[in-house]
This record gives sequence, C-alpha cells and structure tokens, in this order.
Amino acid sequence: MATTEADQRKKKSDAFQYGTYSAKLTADDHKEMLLQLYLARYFDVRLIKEKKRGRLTGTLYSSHNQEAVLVGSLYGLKPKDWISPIHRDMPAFFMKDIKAGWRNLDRMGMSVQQVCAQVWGRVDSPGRARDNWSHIGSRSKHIIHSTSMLAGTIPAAAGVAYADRLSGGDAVVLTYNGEGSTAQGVFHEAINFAAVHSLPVVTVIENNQWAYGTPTYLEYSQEDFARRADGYGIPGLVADGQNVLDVYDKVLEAVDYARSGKGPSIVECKTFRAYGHGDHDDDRAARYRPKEEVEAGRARDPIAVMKRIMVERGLMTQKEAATYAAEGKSASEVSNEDFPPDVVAYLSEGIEFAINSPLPPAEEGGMWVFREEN
Ligand SMILES: Cc1ncc(C[n+]2csc(CCOP(=O)(O)OP(=O)(O)O)c2C)c(N)n1
Ligand SMILES: [Mg+2]
Repeated sequence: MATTEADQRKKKSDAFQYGTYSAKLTADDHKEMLLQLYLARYFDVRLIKEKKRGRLTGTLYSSHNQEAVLVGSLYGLKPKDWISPIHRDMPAFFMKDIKAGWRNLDRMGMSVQQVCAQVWGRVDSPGRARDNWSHIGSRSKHIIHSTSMLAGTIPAAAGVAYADRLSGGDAVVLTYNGEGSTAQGVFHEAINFAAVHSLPVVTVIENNQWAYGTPTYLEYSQEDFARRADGYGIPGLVADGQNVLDVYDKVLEAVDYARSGKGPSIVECKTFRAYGHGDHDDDRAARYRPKEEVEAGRARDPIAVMKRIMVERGLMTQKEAATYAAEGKSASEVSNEDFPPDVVAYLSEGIEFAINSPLPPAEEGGMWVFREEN
C-alpha cells in the first residue's frame, strides 16, 4: 500500500520515544527541578506582594501554575542554545542555564538582579527603565529580545537558527508562544520557513486555555494546538504542562531532533492560566471565566505533581514533601515559610538590588530612539 502524507507525518511523530530522557535524571536533578518550580512560583507571588505593599508599580503577567512549562523546557538545554521568552515567561530570563549555578554571573542567562531591576524599571536593567517587563534580550546570553507583536519572535528565532547553522554551530532555538498566538499569520510564515530549511527551531506552545478573554474553542477548531504542525509536515507533540518531567521529555526529544539536523517541531504544553491575563485583568477574568473551570484548571499544581512523583520514587518522604507547602495557594495565602529558604534568599537579593538601583537620568529619554550623528 502506498504511504500517504499523513502516514509520513505520523511516522515522524511516532519516532519520538517518550520517557527516555527523564528516566536518566538523577535524584539531584529531581531536587533541583523542584527547587526551580518553587523559584518561579516565588517570583510570581513575591512581585504581587511587593505591588500590594506599594513598593512596586506596573502590570504583572503571572506564570503561576505554568512553572513546569518553563522549568521542564529549560532544564535540558545546552548553555549556548537560544530562547525567546514572552510576557508569560518572565522567570525564563534568569532561569536559562541556571543549572550552571544560580549566582554564577558567567552562566548563559541573565542574573536575577538584572531581571528584578527590569521589573522595577531601574537603570541597571537591560531595558534601562523603558519597560517593566519582558521587552529585553541579550545577544551574549543567547536570549532573543521579546517582541510585543504575538508570534513575532518565531521569525527572529528562525533567523538566529539559520545564521548559527551557516557559521557551523549546532545551537537549538526554543521559542515560547501562547496558544492564542498560533493564529497569527507570522506564526505560520515563520514555522513554514523553518520547516523548508530544516532549521533547529522548537516552538513551545503554552496552552493555558485562554488568550486574554478568548477561550481556546474560539481560537482553533482542533483540540490539540500541536496539530498546527501537520500543515508543515513537522512533528507536533503534546505534553502535560503540569508535569515538569513530561515537559522535559518532550521538549528534549524535540531539541535533540532539531540539533541532529532533522528540523523544527512544535511541543504543546497543556496548562492553565491561574489568574487574569495580567493583574489589571484579574477582576474581569473572575467574571468571564466560570469558577468551576478555574478550580479544575488549578487543581493540578505543578509543585504538588512533582512532589508526588518524588515521593513515589523514594526521593522524598511525605514529611519532607509537606515542609514547604506553597502549592495550591494564591499570593495572599502564601508566606515565605511556604518556600525553601534558598529560594527566598536568592530572589530577595535581586529585589534589594533593584530597589537600590537608581532611575536613569532624564537625558536618557531619547537614547536608542533616534540615530545619533557623530
Ligand atoms: C499581534 C498582536 N495582537 C494582539 C496583541 C495583544 N495581546 C497581548 S497578549 C494577548 C493574548 C495572548 O494570548 P496567548 O497567546 O494565548 O498567550 P497567554 O497570554 O495566554 O500566555 C493579546 C491579545 C499583541 N500583543 N499582538
Ligand atoms: Mg493563552
């Protein structure tokens, strides 16, 4: 019987061996991943508290309940790989290559001080106070500058991947996008380009079920956004976005596939946006989303899921699992005692640095805006 195109596509997706990567993770890896889940969560709740306390202004875009997508996708990358985080991925800027040492300034990620200075809009931030959130990047740390236009980072990612290949590199570029962003024309143009040229671009779709106030069924006619991949003849994988190990497995599978020259793929991570689109939208979101849906979406907290796995594998006792109980709690319910002290200390260093960093001088207002004649 002749092989159809659909068979070919299925073959590509079936070539992936699920579970093979996480099976090789050590006990220390599990502990580090759990710690990183706490760190991403703490970043979120601490900023909300700082704002409530009046020490911080500006809109916050929460990644609460989506931390496993960030930790699981970053954990298997090589330092020289590139990432392109967007508004939902703020912790990724300082969690890239964090395995190389949280306080190691030479690692291929931003420091927590830089990221906090960005949030506080201070002179020591990469954006020098032009924005309080994700409009930053770093060529030296291999972080592509996020764009405001949704899906706008994928063509940039394809370009970076293309350039790296032309210069003999083997870096992979990981792009993050919300499921709503997949409806953008540029999403298709860029992934098509990456597929045609077999570029090492892995597109992570963070399917948190909502794009601002639009639910998934009004965004796409299929259940799985990973099926977008079928149109380009590339693999499309679905990961349990609440399980950091499943995200790790599928993203690393796609990363290895890309690195070996086979081309791009899409990894959809199914998760749920715990709060509003941004904190300005919290009150409205409580009205446009059914209460039951929100409760069900938050029921599988990624910290709790990882703890359960670790207890089952004998890597943690029940008592240890109960020591820091951040899971399932909102920013107003949680306290520092719910987080490992290392996590609290690390982020506090970043925040203190930011608060002590001055505002840039007013004369800088036109810097990077107008071309300066010599
Ligand atoms: C091209 C474009 N259209 C609209 C917006 C405004 N906007 C910013 S984020 C967002 C929702 C994005 O939803 P999704 O892609 O699912 O990501 P999420 O916020 O859920 O993580 C919208 C509509 C934009 N930034 N760019
Ligand atoms: Mg979304």
